[in-house]
Amino acid sequence: MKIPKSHPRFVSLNIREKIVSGYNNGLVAKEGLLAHGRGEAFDYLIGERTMRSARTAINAAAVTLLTAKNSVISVNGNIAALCPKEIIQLAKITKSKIEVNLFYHNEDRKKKIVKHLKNAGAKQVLGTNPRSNRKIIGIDSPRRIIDKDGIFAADVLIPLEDGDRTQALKNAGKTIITFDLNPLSRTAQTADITIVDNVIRGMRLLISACKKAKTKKVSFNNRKALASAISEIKNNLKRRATLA
Ligand code: PTJ
Repeated sequence: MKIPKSHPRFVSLNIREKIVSGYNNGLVAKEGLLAHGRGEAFDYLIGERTMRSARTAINAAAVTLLTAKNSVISVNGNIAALCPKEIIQLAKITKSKIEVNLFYHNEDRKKKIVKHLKNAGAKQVLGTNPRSNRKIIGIDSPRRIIDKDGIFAADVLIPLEDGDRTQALKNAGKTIITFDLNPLSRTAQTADITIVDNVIRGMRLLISACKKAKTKKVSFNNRKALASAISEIKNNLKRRATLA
C-alpha cells in the first residue's frame, strides 16, 4: 500500500510496509510480523525518536566494533527486510562479516535473504554452506547451527536477537551488541551493549558513529544504560500524561 506523505504516521506506516513486503517476498517469517508489532508498541512509548541513552550505547557499540578482531553481523528476516543497505554499509566500515541465522529455521527463506543481501551489494554472506556448520553449546533450537568462519569464530556479534542465544553466545566468550526496542527483553538484559532504538534509526546512527569514532576503549555499563532508557520512557509518558 502506498502511504500518503501527509499521513501523520507516515514514517511508522512506511516501516510497517517494508516488513509486510518482506513477508510477501518470502524474507520475513509470519512470526516476524508479530515481533515487529511489539517493536512498534515500544517505539510509540519511547516517542519514535532516538533517546539519549541509545546514543551513548551507539557510541560504545561503534568503538567496540572498530576494535573487534572478528566481528559478525547476524541477520534475520526482519532486519534483512528493514535495512539491507545499512547492513552492508556497517559491514564495510567495520570490516564485519555477514551471516544469515534464523530463529524460525527455513532453508528457502534463508536463500531468499542471502539473494536479497547480494542484490543490495553484499559480496559474501555466510550461513548457507552445510560443510561449515558448527553448533553453539547450550541451545536446542535450529538457531544453534552457525558458520565456522562467521558467528563461531566471532569475538563481537551484532544481531536482532532472541534471549536464549544471547546467553549461550556470551557463555562462548563473545561480546554481544544488540538493537532492541524493548529494554525489558531477555536479549536487552543479557547483551553487553543494548541499543534501545528502532533498527531503522539506530543502524544509520551507528554507521555515522563508526565513521567518526576514535578507536579508543570506552567504559559502558549496560545495566545503567537500560535503567536510563526506562527512565527516559517514564519521563516521556509523564510528559504525555500532563499534556493529556
Ligand atoms: O527471521 P527469524 O526466523 O530469525 O525470526 C526473527 C524474529 C524477530 C521473528 C525472532 O527473532 C523473534 O521471534 O524475535 P522476538 O523474540 O519476538 O524478539 C524480537 C525483539 O525485537 C522484540 O523485543 C521487539 O521489541 C524487537 N524489535 C522488533 N522490531 C524492532 C525491534 N527492535 C528494534 N527495531 C525494530 N524495528
